[in-house]
Amino acid sequence: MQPKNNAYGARRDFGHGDDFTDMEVSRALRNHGSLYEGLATDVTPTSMHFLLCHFDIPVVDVGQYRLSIHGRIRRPVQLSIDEILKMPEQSYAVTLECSGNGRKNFHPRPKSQPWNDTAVASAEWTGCPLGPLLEKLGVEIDASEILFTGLDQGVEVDEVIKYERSLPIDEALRNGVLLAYAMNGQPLTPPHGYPLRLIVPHWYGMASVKWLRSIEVLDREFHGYYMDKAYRNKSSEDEPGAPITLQKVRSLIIPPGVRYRHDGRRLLKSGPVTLQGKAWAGRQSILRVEISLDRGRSWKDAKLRKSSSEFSWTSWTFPWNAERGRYEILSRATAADGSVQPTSATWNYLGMENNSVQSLSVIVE
Ligand SMILES: Nc1nc2c(c(=O)[nH]1)N[C@H]1C(S)=C(S)[C@@H](COP(=O)(O)O)O[C@H]1N2
Ligand SMILES: [Mo]
Repeated sequence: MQPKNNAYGARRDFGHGDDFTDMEVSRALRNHGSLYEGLATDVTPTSMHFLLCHFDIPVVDVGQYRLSIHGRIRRPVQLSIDEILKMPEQSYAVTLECSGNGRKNFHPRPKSQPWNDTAVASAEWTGCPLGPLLEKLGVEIDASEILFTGLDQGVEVDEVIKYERSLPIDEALRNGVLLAYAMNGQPLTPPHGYPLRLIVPHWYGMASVKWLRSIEVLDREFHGYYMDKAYRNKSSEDEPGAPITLQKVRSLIIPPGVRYRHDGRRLLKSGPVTLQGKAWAGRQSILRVEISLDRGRSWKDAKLRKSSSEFSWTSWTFPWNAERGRYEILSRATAADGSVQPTSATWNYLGMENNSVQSLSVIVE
């Protein structure tokens, strides 16, 4: 049944058919997106930063807490938070994006955390740079990967597992990788990884392990559920697929005007307006952002303003003299390596890496 239009043409569809599964609803209640309006500031307030937790949030007694660093390292240590706080400190904004961001734009919908496009944010993180600390402790010559393990655990398929992921040694030692104990100038909140988490700039969010319990230097490849089964771009359940690594080129529009509560379309007064948004591309810088006001028939360049942090998104602006009418507004970013956001991304079984252009319906009165 087609929903009826009201005076402004807003559909009032109270949702029949294509119901969300219990699993999707419970994940959506545990985790939330950053909201489109949350993109308005360069640094995302903590309460508007998206959240993704697989299991129960660990309750940590910070007096008892120790970070274990061991494996192929000359001086293994058990560090308290006080000891980590005394180490050299750095702060910068980092754009984190969940690899499932944009999942709702895939059809059929892969059943998982039901993200729209807002599983992305840029908080300012403070912590101890990982590379110099590990070098000081003496990484052995045969080290090839570093394994990061969280305190959280739960049942995946039919086995109790911990959240843990490895990084190739070169990636883990790279400038920017942080053992973070503060977010926007405050101690981490429990959902964001209190008391200590990893921050890996430019990678999709799954690499930034929260509630860090241990760091193990390995001389072999690590295999685990979150390396081999989850976080893969695969066409079917059985296909191994490609591992998810660096963020792809993407942009979003901060919605102008006011919102139709029922379907998220925007209502705008006619006259001059500055469209604004963000763009990012992992390790690549943003070369250009183009805006289309006519559903992709024609494009014009937006103006870019580079972020103060090399690890954070680029802001863009686009002046528009909005005349009465209906518009489908799109933004499309191009990265320095020439990669461009696709009109639609290739469907994959887990709904990963959907960096297709966002489309925003705007009615100008
Ligand atoms: N220990 C642990 N670390 C984790 C996760 C988790 O469930 N457990 N989720 C990961 C995923 S998938 C993402 S996208 C980011 C989200 O970080 P945030 O919740 O602080 O936004 O944390 C990552 N780190
Ligand atoms: Mo994620």
